[in-house]
Amino acid sequence: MKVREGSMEELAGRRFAIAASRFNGIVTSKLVEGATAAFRRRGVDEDDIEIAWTPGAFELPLVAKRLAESGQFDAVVCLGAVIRGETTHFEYVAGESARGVQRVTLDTGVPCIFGVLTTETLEQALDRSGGKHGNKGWEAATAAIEMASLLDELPKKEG
Ligand code: INI
Repeated sequence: MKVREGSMEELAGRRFAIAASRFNGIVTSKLVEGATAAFRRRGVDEDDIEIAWTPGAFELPLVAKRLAESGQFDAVVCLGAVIRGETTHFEYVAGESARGVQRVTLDTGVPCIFGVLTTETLEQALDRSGGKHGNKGWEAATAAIEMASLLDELPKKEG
């Protein structure tokens, strides 16, 4: 039996992009800190990380698409915070953001990681962006590293 899995090692030369939403910036700035800290901890060079800021989580898929299609990045980390308490169109923003990011992943073949918090309250979002429940940005960057490596291990498309 052959088992294929991503490695968290050998990151030299890997390049990562972060698409981050400015909406709820008190939360998303912490997610970005978590993501960049995780990349740094794993040995990714500062020059090999790029960040693009969007107005909101709804805009993340388009920016992720452009970054993915550039061919310059092994993975794109999408970071945002959609908080129900602050919007009646929570479902639309959160749902379309998730759907769009997944679509970009499948359309481009570049892993786009969904690091968007969807919470009821600001407190819950803060708990997950460096508070008592960890940092989703860190987790998203870790997933990006693993997926970039795993894709190299998988069979290539035929033809
Ligand atoms: N965008 C977010 O990232 N989080 C939110 O909680 C949010 N709320 O509350 O509305 C939000 N809205 C903006 C949205 O992402 C778009 O930027 C906007 O609709 C323009 O397309």
